[in-house]
Amino acid sequence: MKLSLFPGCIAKNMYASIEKSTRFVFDKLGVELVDHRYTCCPAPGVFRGYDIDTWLALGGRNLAEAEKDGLNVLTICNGCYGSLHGSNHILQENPEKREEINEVLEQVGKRYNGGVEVLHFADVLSTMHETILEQKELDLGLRLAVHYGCHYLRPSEHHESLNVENPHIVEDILELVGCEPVDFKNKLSCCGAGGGVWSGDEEVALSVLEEKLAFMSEGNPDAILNICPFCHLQFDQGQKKLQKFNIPVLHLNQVLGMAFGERPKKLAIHTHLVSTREIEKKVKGLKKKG
Ligand code: 9S8
Ligand code: 9S8
Ligand code: COM
Repeated sequence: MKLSLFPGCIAKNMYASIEKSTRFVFDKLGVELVDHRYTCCPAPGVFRGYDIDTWLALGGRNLAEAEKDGLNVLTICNGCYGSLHGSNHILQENPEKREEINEVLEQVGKRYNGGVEVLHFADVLSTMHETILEQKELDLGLRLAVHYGCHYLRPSEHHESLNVENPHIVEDILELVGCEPVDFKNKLSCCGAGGGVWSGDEEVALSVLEEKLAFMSEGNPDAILNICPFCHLQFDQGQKKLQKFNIPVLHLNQVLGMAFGERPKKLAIHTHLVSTREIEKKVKGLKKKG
């Protein structure tokens, strides 16, 4: 399988550890990731909220990049998935709108014909259980508080096969590598960052986060597990801003990277703000298979 990697702004500019682990994991799984000259997706909670046509033009611009090479797009962020999957849906279903947007794209020498599919990496991983088991070198034994995030779960028609009221696709993947999901109250609520709140009203963003962290910490998890770099940023930076809690934060690809035998330092998880030292120690003490 060959896919175009859409890294998104946050993994690219702030959490290189997420991009690094993504490349490592997908290489192990036999998926070739191709790079394109992408811009911001653009962030759904910001651009779509202000002007749909601008949002569509920027999304279409990115989709055109992958379409040139006949590749589908792999997103590693809920926001990027929500934005590109959503704009793709409109551009594919509505040829008139597509032509209107293509008139704008023409000015930068681009055109989108509606030929690309946008995938969320968790959905791709969920079709690869066997390969994940084959590549697993370690049962990590970590207790993880799973945060799904809004743009993965909503709108629900984005995933026909997903039970959005009670999803377990991420938990199923974690169990393959010996991790235990920790349950907590209001599990499917927002992390507090999305929809422009993180940059628009920090006080609100942090109070939503604080409640979420309080529920999570009741189960005493080893780490918070996310599938979205923006949620990741909120949990990691937010704990420092709140000067409260101290729960390491991991993206799903980082957990898989460690389970596939890569050293945590190589995946650069130590560059997170909340110390991952306890995780690194735990993983170091585990025995590889074979
Ligand atoms: S790109 Fe620009 S800001 Fe971000 S990381 Fe995910 S959402 Fe798409
Ligand atoms: S939750 Fe609500 S809007 Fe979102 S997906 Fe990522 S950031 Fe956190
Ligand atoms: C959240 C992205 S992942 S946005 O802030 O809602 O655009």
